[in-house]
Amino acid sequence: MVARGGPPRDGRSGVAGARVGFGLDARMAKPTGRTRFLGSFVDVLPEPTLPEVAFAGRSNVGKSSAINALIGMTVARVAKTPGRTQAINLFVVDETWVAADLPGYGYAKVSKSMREGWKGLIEGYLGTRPTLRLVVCLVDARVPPQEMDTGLLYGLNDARIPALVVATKVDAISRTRRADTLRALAQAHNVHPDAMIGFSAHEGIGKEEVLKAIRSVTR
Ligand SMILES: Nc1nc2c(ncn2[C@@H]2O[C@H](COP(=O)(O)OP(=O)(O)O)[C@@H](O)[C@H]2O)c(=O)[nH]1
Ligand SMILES: [Mg+2]
Repeated sequence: MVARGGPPRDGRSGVAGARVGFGLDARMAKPTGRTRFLGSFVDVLPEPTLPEVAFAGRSNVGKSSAINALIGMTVARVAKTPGRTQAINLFVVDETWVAADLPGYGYAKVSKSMREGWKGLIEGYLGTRPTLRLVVCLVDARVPPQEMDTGLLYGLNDARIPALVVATKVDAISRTRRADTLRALAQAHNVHPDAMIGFSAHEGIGKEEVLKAIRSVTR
């Protein structure tokens, strides 16, 4: 359960661990145009300045792909192996807002201590980032409702952090089943059916709706 019990509220601006790299990660796509990679952080985050939107969800749900699709360029690394993003990657978009690619949770094939580390990192970030405006919670439309996703949504609700629920990879679901699938997910996660956005990074579905929500909190 990612955010159960509420994130720490001790006023720290950093999160546990040690920072890795600072825009020098060769595996990371080079920032171009209007979005720049701010860095990959597992410890102290850069000073909060611009409004921030975080992308959270289980490992492999399509967070990085969603960020790339929304930004319109490849900035976030799309993982071939799930469970690899163990840091918070920050991107400055149009010098207007910051996109935070949070580490994916729930990847089964890692040690308990690694899972605990990720939990601390995510909760530390969510609980202490003053510029955080919205958490885009991605859930996989192809799989049944996941308890960890419900847990995150409840935790965000408790902490009064606005959340937007986005169901990813809807292109992999037949058109006839999409509406029912989204409705079932909304019900399971206790969100209003109209608030559940169907999304596909591959086909650009739902992009405008998500961007509209982001714009409304970052301008
Ligand atoms: N069918 C489909 N697959 C997707 C979509 N978005 C991402 N994926 C795939 O899901 C896997 C994980 O994507 P990634 O963005 O790295 O997920 P992350 O771990 O949450 O950042 C990759 O193999 C992607 O190609 C989508 O819109 N449709
Ligand atoms: Mg990723």
